[in-house]
Amino acid sequence: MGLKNFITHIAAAFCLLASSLFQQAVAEDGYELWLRYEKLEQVPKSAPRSVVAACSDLSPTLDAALSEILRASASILGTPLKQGDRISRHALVLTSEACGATLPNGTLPNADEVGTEGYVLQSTLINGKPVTLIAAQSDIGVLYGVFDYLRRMSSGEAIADLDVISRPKTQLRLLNHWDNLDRHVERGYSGQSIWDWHRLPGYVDPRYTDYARANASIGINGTSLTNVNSDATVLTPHYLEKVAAIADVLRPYGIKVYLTARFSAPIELDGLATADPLDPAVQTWWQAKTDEIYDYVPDFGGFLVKANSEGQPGPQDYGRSHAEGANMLAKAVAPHGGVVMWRAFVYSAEEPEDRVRQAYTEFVPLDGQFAENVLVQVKNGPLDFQPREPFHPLFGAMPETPLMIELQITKEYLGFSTHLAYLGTLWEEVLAADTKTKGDGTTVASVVDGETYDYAYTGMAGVSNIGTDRNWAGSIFDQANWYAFGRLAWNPDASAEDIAREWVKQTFSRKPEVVDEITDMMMKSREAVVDYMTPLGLTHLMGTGHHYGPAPWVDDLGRADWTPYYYHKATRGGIGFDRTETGSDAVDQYAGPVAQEWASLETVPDSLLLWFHHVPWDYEMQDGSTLWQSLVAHYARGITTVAEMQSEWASLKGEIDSERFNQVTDYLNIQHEEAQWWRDASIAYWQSINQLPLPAGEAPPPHDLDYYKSLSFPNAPGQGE
Ligand code: GCW
Repeated sequence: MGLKNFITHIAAAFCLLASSLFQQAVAEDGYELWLRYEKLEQVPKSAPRSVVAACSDLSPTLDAALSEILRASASILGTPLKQGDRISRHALVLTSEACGATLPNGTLPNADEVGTEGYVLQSTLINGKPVTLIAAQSDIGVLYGVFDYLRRMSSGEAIADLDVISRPKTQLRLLNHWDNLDRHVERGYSGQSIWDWHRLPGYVDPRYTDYARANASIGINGTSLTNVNSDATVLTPHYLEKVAAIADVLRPYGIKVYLTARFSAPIELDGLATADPLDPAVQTWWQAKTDEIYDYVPDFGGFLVKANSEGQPGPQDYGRSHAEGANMLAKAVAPHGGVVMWRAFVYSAEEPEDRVRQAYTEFVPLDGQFAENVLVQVKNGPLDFQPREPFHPLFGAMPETPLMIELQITKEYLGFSTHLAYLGTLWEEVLAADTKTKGDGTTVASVVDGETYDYAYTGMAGVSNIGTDRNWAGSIFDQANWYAFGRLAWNPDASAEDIAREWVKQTFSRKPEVVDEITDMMMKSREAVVDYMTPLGLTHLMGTGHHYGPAPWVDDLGRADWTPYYYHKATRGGIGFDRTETGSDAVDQYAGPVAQEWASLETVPDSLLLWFHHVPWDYEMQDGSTLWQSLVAHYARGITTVAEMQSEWASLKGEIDSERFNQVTDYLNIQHEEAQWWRDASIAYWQSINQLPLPAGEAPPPHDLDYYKSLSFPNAPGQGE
């Protein structure tokens, strides 16, 4: 080899090395989410060769679909598909009714099959040529179909002989950002708000397009930009211009923008004397404000409202009901096709009754009184996004009022961003729960998707975990929760395990043994958190305000129902909240057979025992152990599961790029330490109350109770006001 050749070789090798190092450094920081489009080891024979839009008109949505295909194919197949203008053999053919399909009659799916957002994926012949058809009524249907197709391709699934029809089971599939205008995210553990209000609209962060792509890829079609603890300022022209700039980016991806409406806005922004919803001046103010919003954002989705809850203003300040408040706003958005999402997360400042009873007490009498375009948004459980709660008794109890379910993607109560807790299983448990309000099989999912009561509107909302962290969600595994939310909103009957598997294949690896291992970790992760934080139906034992770490001893806050003590009621004699007839009787808010099952000590599952019952420490559990033994064993089981997850993850070394591998390893270490902390602090406290020795073989907490009580975290992230 001559010197020149040698130098060229060295230079080429160096470039290769540099580029692979660069790729490692840049490509695997989690930014690409599940849209990594990892190259296939072998390009299948059935892989498409070209893509063509059989349309007379190309909308921005179809442009987005085409560019996603080009980007993905370049990555998955190694070369981008050719973009053709004629249908050739092995083409991917995109088309819709809306784009003026230029295909033979009868090729398009009809509206009965796919509705306004569904699609078909079909291996078929057009003009005698074998093609794959991605077709819908609407262009957004095509985009969803494209993402489905790409998901299959990048998961290494067969893409020959496709015959798929898919349509969403719920209409409104929204993220709810709890983002303040100063970019602080309430209960956010992944950096600041991605909404860069100060630099908008002059600077529109390209990240918003990736946000839109990610959301569209899982079927999310709406986003409420601002915190439900809301600031009226977002409704001023200065901010509406910024909102419009965001809406412009999201529109091609089928995502509508919603805002939170502060009920006292007429007073705060324009000095009205009142915000009474029955006052004509207030009604006129909201109508004008709404019209103004629609001038900026013609397809504005509507308002999300937290009223008369935790200090927020609302109609009850004027002696009016939630329905009267919601209906005033509903009337203002109705001419524009907007909706109002009115939250049922209310509990009184006077604590008149068991907090978990209050939403039901307040809302059930209002059934039938809400305007047609109001949905009442109900958290999955009656308390507050705890690691485990029974389903909310409102599901099934309001046949005349569309009820949306609100899930919390951000892990306020499940370990922030460092604990691995896959929430697919938590949500599946709730959605599959049988309310029995209209006979057996009236699942929460069937209420939410409108099947049971034929609701005019249906929807699911997820409190976002997105922030400015490069990996969006605070951790790689928290991306799975965003993903699972979207997939479940599309199909509330989907299996959490299937969703985990498809996420793993796109995010980490297609190798079956790797997929099995990671899926296994995910599937047991949430129960581990329940075990080491709040087993056996215990709840809300976390640190005051920031909700970080254990603090079951707190019993002296401004109001009783904010204290852990209120929820566990532990004394020398026993532990648990009696919600049967002899106590608050919250169990009675459930349909007969469910109430009976949970009210009886014979039939209540261990997992909800202390949610519904106060029992002595030596109460005999189903497995013959005492309650105290069982409680301590649950803590141990939670820690053991985390240790298992650690070794499963360690066994994947070499299968996962080092950047993501190391971060997950570190986070699992944190989780293990904190699981131990939860166990030790909880046991130290319970023992101070029950004076019982630890069951044989159980190690005593390494510190005394005072030590655990002394820990303080004034700067824990994500705090509220
Ligand atoms: O879970 C609680 C949170 C509050 C939140 C509230 C709500 C936005 O601790 O931070 O406020 O629920 O859902 O309104």
